[in-house]
Parts: sequence; structure tokens; C-alpha cells
Amino acid sequence: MSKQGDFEAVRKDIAALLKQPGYDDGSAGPVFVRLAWHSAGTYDAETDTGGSNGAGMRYEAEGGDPANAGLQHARAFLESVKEKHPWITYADLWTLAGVVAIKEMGGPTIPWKGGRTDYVDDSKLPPRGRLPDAAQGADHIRWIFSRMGFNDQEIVALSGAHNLGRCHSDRSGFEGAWVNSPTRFSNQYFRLLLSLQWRKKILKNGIVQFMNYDEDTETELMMLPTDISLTTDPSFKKYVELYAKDKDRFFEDFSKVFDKLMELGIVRDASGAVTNADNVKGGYHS
Ligand code: HIF
Repeated sequence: MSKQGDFEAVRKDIAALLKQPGYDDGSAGPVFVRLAWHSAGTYDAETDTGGSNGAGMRYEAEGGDPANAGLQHARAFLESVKEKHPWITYADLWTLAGVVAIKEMGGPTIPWKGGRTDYVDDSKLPPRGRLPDAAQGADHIRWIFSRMGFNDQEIVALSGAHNLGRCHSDRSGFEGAWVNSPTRFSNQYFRLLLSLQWRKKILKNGIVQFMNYDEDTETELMMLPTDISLTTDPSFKKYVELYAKDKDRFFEDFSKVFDKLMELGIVRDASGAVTNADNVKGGYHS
């Protein structure tokens, strides 16, 4: 067992857990990133509810939300880290796992601070329906992310995370990966959005997504309707173009915006200590 607050020790154990030969593309990294984002993306700025405090996915009302299907795998992988470092809250562990995974997969360093608390019961869970619906378009994602306090540029920068991982027909109903190296963080997603021909395809389950066949690698890549909307909306498109040609700028902006996402609902004092932990009753206090 590590000393309370030794986040370095936790980071090392998360990094050691990423390689999972029998799972998806051989890495738990992408599903950790999705867990981190879904743990925070319930934030509603107007009512100051939801966000990365609480780790509400431990409860059925949030964990069993169809929008969170598949994230039980990420939570199960991370259980061994929680057992080894029982002092860490789940809310800190899940956000830290996303940040460590991005770095280990070749992405930018993302500032991260601990101090989140876990709900002690399910009385304060955010309502379902706050996470985005991939079947929709630009207006929908602008509405969902502006509710969390993000502008157009930040929405596009965040979207680069779809460079990682894949869709699963038994989770979201969509199928396939966005890029050929889905465990390597880069700006490839933006380049492919602009350079390939994306054709609408109706899957056997009736779900509509966009597909491209790559002759070099003989693989089929995919885009969600929401991904394609980043190229059809002129305000979004100019940032897709920016990040497609400037990888350093993408890494820099992504680091800031992913940090902002992980901090949703968290209030800190000048020393970085979380001051709104009372919202969630109990939990870990550093
Ligand atoms: Fe995703 N996202 N996301 N997403 N997402 C999926 C998978 C991942 C949206 C829909 C989906 C973000 C925004 C949005 C990751 C990270 C981020 C899947 C597939 C869907 C449907 C789930 C499955 O079937 O397993 C929508 C509509 C979003 C609003 C635009 C974030 C910016 C891109 C915030 C973000 O960081 C990651 C990583 C995955 C891959 C998970 C995996 O298991 O491989």
C-alpha cells in the first residue's frame, strides 16, 4: 500500500495496466479516456450539478445508463489499482486514469490535481440524458458542450480524442475505429476527417454511421454523425483545419481543454485544495 496522496505511485500502476493483450486493440487506454470523460461530462454549469466529483457510475442509475455501456470494463480494470491504493477516491482514480492513458499513448501532458470525493449514496447523481447522442449533429454537440462551458474551438480540440479507441456494436451500436492506430494519440483524426471520402452506411442494426475503405491497410475506418458535423459546420470546420495541419497546436489546446473537462464541478482554493467537497458528503480529504 502506498502513502496517502502518493499519486506518483498510482500513476505508475495505471501505466502498467494499460497493456491488455486480449482486450480490443491490446490497450485499456482508450476505454480509460472514455471513462474519465463520462465521469465529468455530466456537468451542468447553470445548476452546478454533475461533473467529476462523486464517481456516480458506481451506482446503477448512472453506471447502468446505456450512454455508459462498456465502461464497466474500464472500472473493472482499475479495481486492482484501487485495492493497492485504497486511499484514492474513485473520482480521482478515473480522471487520473484518463490523463495517464493519454500521456502513455503518446499524447500531451495534462495537468491533473487530486482531491475529488466519492458520493456515499446515489441521492445526488446527475439525471441521465446529459451525455451527447452520436446520431445527432452540430447543434446538438454545441448545446451539450456549451452546457458544460465549452466554446466551438474547445469542442473541436476535445473531439481529437476520437483518435483513440473504437465503437462497439454491443455498447453504443456503432462499429469500428476512427483511425488505423487507435492506441496512438495524434492529430490523425482531423486529417482523415478532411482527406477521406466518408460515405453514409446503414448498419445491420439500423444505425447510421460514415465509412471509408483504406486500400493500403485494407481496413474500414468510421466516423460518427457527430464527427462528420465538425466538417459541415463552418465554425467547427476552421478548427478541424487548424488542428489537421498543426499537431503542436492541437496538443497544446487539447491539454488545456481536457484539464478543463476533468475539473468540471470542482472548486479549488489558491493552494489547489478542493473546497466544495461538502457537496458530496464524506469521501477523501487530503
Ligand atoms: Fe466519444 N464516443 N463521444 N468522446 N469516445 C465513443 C467512444 C469513445 C461521442 C460518442 C462516442 C468524446 C465525445 C463524444 C472517447 C472519448 C471522447 C463511442 C463508442 C461513441 C458512440 C462507444 C462504444 O461503442 O464503445 C459523442 C457523440 C461525443 C460528442 C462529440 C470526447 C471528445 C472526443 C469528449 C472524448 O474525449 C473515446 C476514447 C472512445 C473510445 C472508447 C473505447 O472503448 O475504445
